Amino acid sequence: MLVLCGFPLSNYYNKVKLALLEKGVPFTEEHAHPRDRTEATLQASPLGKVPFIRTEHGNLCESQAIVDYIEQAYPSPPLLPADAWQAGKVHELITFIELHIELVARELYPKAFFGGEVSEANAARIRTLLVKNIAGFKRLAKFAPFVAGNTFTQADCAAWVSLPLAAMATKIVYGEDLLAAGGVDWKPYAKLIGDRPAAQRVTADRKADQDKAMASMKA
Ligand SMILES: N[C@@H](CCC(=O)N[C@@H](CS)C(=O)NCC(=O)O)C(=O)O
Repeated sequence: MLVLCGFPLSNYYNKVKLALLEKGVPFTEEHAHPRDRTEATLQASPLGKVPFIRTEHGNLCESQAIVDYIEQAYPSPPLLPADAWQAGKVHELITFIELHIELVARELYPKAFFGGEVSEANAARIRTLLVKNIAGFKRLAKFAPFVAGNTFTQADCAAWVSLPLAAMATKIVYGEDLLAAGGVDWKPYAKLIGDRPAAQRVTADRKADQDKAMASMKA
């Protein structure tokens, strides 16, 4: 059976987990943390990043490569349109969400979530880039009601785990939610996806993991 490796606080782990649950693919979970740079982990994920999966064929890392593999290996129900053009549009959105928004906002996470610092110059540079990239994303995103249109796709797996995180990071660092300020009304969308049974399971597992981490810090 497919094994999903990583940890439930990771947005990229949860992107893959949501896709697996939505598709009803059987899987088990194995805890792996980027800090555990064992040879076995680096064999599976050469940069030590999570998630990665173990399959009967071998290991696979990078969340988009994983959800694309899952899509081909378990085609039903589809999370990608059969039409090549429409599928391209879904991938375009995923790239905007992950490369142009999440990866840029990620530079704020040390300050926003982990008690670290981001220099003023860096914060200003990141803000300029995010404002530009969010405006670009807004031109592509449909929210009708799903991010790529009227059906749930892989792009929702990416958007639901990453847009709230990016919005929260900007709110904490700049005192302003740059997604909302840019006209991306992500909160009702996050609720729409969050109400789906698969997303509820992802959220419950994330909260349980968070509570466990808090309890072990207090002990
Ligand atoms: N492009 C990767 C990004 C994965 C990623 O950045 N994962 C984070 C956890 S959310 C991680 O492993 N960070 C540790 C590191 O970068 O060393 C993917 O889509 O899987």
